Amino acid sequence: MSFLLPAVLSSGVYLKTISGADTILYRHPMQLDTLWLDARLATLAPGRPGLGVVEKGAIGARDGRIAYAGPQAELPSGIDAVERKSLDGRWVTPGLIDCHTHIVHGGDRAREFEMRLAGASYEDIARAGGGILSTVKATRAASDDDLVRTALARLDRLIAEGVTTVEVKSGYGLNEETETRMLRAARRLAKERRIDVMTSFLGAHALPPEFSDKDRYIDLVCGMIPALTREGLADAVDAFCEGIAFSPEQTARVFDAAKAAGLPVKLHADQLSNLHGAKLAAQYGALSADHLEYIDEEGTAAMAKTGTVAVLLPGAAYMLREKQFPPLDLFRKHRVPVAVATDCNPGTSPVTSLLTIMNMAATLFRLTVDEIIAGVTREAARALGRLPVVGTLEAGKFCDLAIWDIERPAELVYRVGFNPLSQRIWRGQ
Ligand code: DI6
Ligand code: FE
Repeated sequence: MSFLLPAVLSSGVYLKTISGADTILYRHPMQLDTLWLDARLATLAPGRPGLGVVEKGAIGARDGRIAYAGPQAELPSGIDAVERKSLDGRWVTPGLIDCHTHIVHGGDRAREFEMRLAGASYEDIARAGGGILSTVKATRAASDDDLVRTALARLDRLIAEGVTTVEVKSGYGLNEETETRMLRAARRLAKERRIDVMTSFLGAHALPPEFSDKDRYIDLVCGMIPALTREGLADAVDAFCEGIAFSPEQTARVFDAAKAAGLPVKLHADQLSNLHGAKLAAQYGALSADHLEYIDEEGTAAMAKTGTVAVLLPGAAYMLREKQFPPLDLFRKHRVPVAVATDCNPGTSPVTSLLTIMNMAATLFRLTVDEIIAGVTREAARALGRLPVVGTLEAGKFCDLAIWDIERPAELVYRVGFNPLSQRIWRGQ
């Protein structure tokens, strides 16, 4: 099967051809910008088994989009390209997608890491005013430029591994001014680098020090959503539903406000205990529920029903030495889509390598290689509501690619601390 994109072949001299029942207009000759040949494609295209592999593949880009992805032998005759490049059998995957990060933040938490090494728990430190709140202090004190500069240093590590879409959350400002500054900083990242940035407003991350009543703070969070939406700063709304954070009722109020603003929701759910956050997220048709170490079968079934993606974050489980892992058998049984992300944050997952996280997803959580590669491409796109435009190698989608110097896909998961990226393509270049 091959994929040819009629929509992009839409200017110049037209030649009318018949394809099945459809009449398609092709430009003649079919001039692409770039045609990569002699590639092994992991298309991740739906309806194909596993990774959707095409062994002797070709992929063509035009105007930043994929014009063709499929067997080289089935390239339409007459197709031409400004540039033709042989990939000598290298593997091509969709550009990687890190669908859960907190890369915009001030400061670090190395000192707390030492305290945890000496025996303090994450929750102990949070209750003593450290944890998220120490990052809130540092983030409020950071200038806009500092926020962008330090985030870029982290983003560049991800980009170096072939990441072409990244999600970035707020949640370390916890007041209108700094939450807004964080989201603006996230938007600036997309101007500074060739990457898509999807933002999530995470006002309901922790109770800020100047509040003693969580419900009063949730009033403020809900009140921030309309202005952030008007300014186009939030692509989604997230919350932290947990004993040390917000209750399901408080989370539901945030979700109601998101819904009223027309924004999709996602949730940090069932990470440290089971408050039935995943079920709540599913009730709101959430794009994703993330963490899920303590989810039960009822929550799993609810997610399956709404197609809510389970975003697994093994970096946090590793750093917290969590003993309970997300119930993969339940996700498989109920066919819940599974994504994998870094959760890059200064407290529980100070990890700027999606490849390392992919290894942890296998070694700690026991996902298969195919599940993991799908989890950082197609399923991560789904978790961001971006599957129509990225996440698979299919004609019509943005031409975001990662080209790898590997012999088999398992190498992306198996090595630790080794980056086999040969080339990263964003929007066809
Ligand atoms: N869950 C997490 O893993 C991060 N936030 C959250 O709600 C941790 C954030 C931090 O510790 O700074
Ligand atoms: Fe997180």
